[in-house]
Amino acid sequence: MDMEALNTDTITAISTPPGPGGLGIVRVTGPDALSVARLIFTPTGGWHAFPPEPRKAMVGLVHPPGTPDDPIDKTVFLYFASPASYTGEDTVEFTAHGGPLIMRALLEAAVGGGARLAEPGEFTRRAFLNGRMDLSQAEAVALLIHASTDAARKAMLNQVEGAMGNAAHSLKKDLLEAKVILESAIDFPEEEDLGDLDLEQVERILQKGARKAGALLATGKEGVALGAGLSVVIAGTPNVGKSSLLNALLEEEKAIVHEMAGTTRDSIEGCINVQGVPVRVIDTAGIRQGADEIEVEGVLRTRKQIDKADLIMVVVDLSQQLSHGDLSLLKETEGSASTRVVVANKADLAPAGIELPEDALWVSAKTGEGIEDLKRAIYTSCFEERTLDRTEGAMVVSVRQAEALRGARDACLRAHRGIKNHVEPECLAVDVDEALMHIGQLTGEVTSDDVLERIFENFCIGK
Ligand SMILES: Nc1nc2c(ncn2[C@@H]2O[C@H](COP(=O)(O)OP(=O)(O)OP(=O)(O)O)[C@@H](O)[C@H]2O)c(=O)[nH]1
Ligand SMILES: [Mg+2]
Repeated sequence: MDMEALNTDTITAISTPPGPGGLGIVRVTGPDALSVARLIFTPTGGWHAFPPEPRKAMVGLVHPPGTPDDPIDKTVFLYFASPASYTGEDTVEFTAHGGPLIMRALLEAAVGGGARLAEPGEFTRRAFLNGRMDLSQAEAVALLIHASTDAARKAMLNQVEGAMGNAAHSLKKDLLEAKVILESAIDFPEEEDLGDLDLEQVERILQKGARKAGALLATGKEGVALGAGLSVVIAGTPNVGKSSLLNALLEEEKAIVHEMAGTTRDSIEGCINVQGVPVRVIDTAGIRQGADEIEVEGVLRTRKQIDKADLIMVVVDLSQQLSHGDLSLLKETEGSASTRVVVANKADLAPAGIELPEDALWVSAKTGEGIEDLKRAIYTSCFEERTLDRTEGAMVVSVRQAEALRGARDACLRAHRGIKNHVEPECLAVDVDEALMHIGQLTGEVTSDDVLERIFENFCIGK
């Protein structure tokens, strides 16, 4: 086990969000959790037994260490004995009234009792280091907490429950079998007949491994988007109806709409749910030359948004001839259907017969015609495959996981090619080892402090 896991101190944090609430929770975890509790908590009627019975709620008063007659609040106390706790260490939880001053005083009492303030994600980091969950589960915990659609919540819960860990485990098991066969071929090269036969088995395992890793990898684009969301920028020349389109997508009069060209200067955004994927839609200033100073700044911002976006919606007004600006924006963004959707707006008006790309979508921001199709197009532009079954099964939810799986798949493919080319078993074994190493990275069996740092810094304090 990792040394860090063996030498932990005792940490504490408020685990509920800031601000007043019905209840608030302060957690303490680590080897001294119980001794902290003993100093700052007095059960009604006193401690009947110490250590107390795990998982049995007790009511009492919390107070600064040594001052039971100056209580902070009445609380419910829970004790989880190591290793059967979230972190794997002794853990106590105080559930009090959720007032910010109560929470702060309770936290200070825990610190006074010998605990140190936890860093972001430190509870989950300990859970990982103590073997209570693998790294794919730990990553999914943060994404579950921040899930902004039901689909994201369900998918992340599956990963927290270990779907990716299970998939990784079965990949590892297969590859270890291949490794054993290769090693026996290395150790007993004279048994050629047997060696030949078993190489077929190795070949099958590698093929299956590459296929499995590839299939998992294919879930990544959508899985990462479920957590991080997509950003879609609405761009176009002035007055084509960009702000109207934003409002139609959001079903809310968020941006000012006006017949005057150059209405929007700042970027205005809102979030929509596109088949479960959270999508940030950003309305921008119309792109044109020769505008006033403020508008020029707006156009600069539009350019920046376009550079950062996952998808650009190029909006044109189909009731007007295309301007020079329309044409150059269409040209500039053409190329990949995965990064651009052309929207021909004002379909409720008489069309001017302009020439548009074949895949242009006709909509009317005014009547709502075509808006649902546009939402579908956002989805299909970003994800070529049909909707994944997100309710079960493993899903890649971070770029880190995708990289690990890509590494594992490529190593399997390399070894598989090696067999075809009669490469020595020693060299095949090197590739199989590499595939295993990447799977170890996926679950965190192989990891570095840097990687852990990056994962856990995105957590909230208290988780
Ligand atoms: N008939 C019709 N009018 C529309 C439609 N969409 C927008 N308009 C009108 O077009 C004008 C400009 O709309 P906006 O949404 O402000 O256009 P914009 O592209 O945001 O304009 P800027 O912010 O100035 O770049 C307004 O008078 C809208 O009412 C539509 O689908 N049909
Ligand atoms: Mg506008």
